[in-house]
Amino acid sequence: MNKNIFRTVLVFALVLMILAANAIQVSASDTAAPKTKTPTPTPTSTGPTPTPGATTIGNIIPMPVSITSTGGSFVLPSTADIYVEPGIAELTAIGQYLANKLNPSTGYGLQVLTTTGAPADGNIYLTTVGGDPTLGDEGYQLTVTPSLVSIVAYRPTGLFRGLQTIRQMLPAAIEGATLLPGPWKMATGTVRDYPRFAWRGSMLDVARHFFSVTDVKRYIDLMAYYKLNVFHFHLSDDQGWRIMINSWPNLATYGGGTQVGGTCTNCYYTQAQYSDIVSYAQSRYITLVPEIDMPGHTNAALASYAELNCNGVAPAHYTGTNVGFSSLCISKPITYTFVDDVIRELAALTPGAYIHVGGDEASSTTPADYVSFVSQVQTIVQAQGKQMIGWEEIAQINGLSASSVAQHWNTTDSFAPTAVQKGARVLMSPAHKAYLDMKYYRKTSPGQTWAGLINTQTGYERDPATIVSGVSSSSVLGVEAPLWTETIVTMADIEYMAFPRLSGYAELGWSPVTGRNWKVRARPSAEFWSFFIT
Ligand code: TNX
Repeated sequence: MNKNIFRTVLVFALVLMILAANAIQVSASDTAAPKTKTPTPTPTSTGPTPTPGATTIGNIIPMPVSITSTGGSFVLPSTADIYVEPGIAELTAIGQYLANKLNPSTGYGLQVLTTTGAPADGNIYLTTVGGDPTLGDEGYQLTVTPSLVSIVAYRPTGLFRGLQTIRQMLPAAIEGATLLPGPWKMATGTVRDYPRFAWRGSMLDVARHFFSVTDVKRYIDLMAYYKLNVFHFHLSDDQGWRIMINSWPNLATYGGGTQVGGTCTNCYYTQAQYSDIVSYAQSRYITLVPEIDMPGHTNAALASYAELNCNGVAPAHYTGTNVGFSSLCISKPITYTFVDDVIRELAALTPGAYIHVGGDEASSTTPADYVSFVSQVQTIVQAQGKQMIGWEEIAQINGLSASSVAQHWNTTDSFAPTAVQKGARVLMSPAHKAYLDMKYYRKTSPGQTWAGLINTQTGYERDPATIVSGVSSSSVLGVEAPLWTETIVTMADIEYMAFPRLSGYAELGWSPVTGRNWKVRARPSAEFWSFFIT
């Protein structure tokens, strides 16, 4: 080949590589350099060796439990519709969710129709009839033949998880908001799948910086795509109080007037907005867990009501980023009236089983006061019919209930074993592995470094079931990735810090340990390479 032509082709290929890397949302700086161009199937894949050029099922995050590729393909026809069982509104809503994802890019106008039994060829079928209970509430079996795509699940939740797999098996352009050319092709075969852990979450801190309802919903949508199922909503901290509590309105109207760096106008959610977010999450089979952080991290509340302070004097608003300086007044009865009112109003708006009460970094509260306070808070939470979850320090209380959950976050010493000794379970969020506000690399901006640098590989290479000695896998409820927002200001910041790391954490929560190999999972897919080869 002539040298100039060769060089032009090389430059062209490099440009295409950069574009493709962006398209799959993997930050270029974080992509593992491919050592070979031979795609390696996931170790759990079985079935006949596909003929060259034929498609195989792959590239699904989180990695499914088992994949059997049959080497053929299904092409979504323009006449396709989505069929569900008749008379079940929940299934129609799930079908409509999928239709809403597929219609903008295909332009096919897929409708949700009902059927008893499999529909005609060329359609998508979502059913709970014949669902396998051994796959659990979130499990599903997806079967793709050249003529039909069907998901069978024991529960509607499983259908919802399974349709994320359909989205990922279609070309990435299916997610486009405008009309795009097909063909909309899927590899044939079967995916049998269910999660490893019951709790697969992410936390968003809307107290340090406030985010709109629209931003929060987008974050929930991104979580849903990776089969995450718990949205932990950090609603209060020193810098702001973000939820209207009718019996203590100044919390929102005054305490919601600031964020890190300065003032913030009306930076709180009304109860109607909160409920809207709760049901948005619910429609994506995501449980919302609200957090009111106490007794520390409470400057916004203390500034809103003087009587919550031991000296009866309200402090000024706080817009810095220090931690550990504020505390509710442990000895005052009004403190418990306040906690009771807040938890009662929040519990009434929250269908999920858990209320998160914070409990971290209470360094300006004495150890004895801390234990006394959290014990009373546990009683208040349970009186509302809810279970308490708190950062791992809560494990120090004597009467920790077996129904309470301690969220492990410390990088070294941990209260997680203490919680387990008391019969409680643990949620795994070790800061040096799971914190989405830690920088990927030294030069990453925004982000923090106190728990270390966490590139995608570092965050991925861990087993939540064995990471803390003294905590066995049966005591691990699941995994969660917190996104603290001292340095995170925009939705673009959120997405940059969350992805691709959060997709890896979703895999830690969902996929079996076998096959969860970074070198294999981070390698570009066969589809990626076929982009250059064909
Ligand atoms: C520690 S981890 C905190 C948060 C900060 C975060 C910043 C934990 C329970 N508390 O208050 O926002 O570090 O990374």
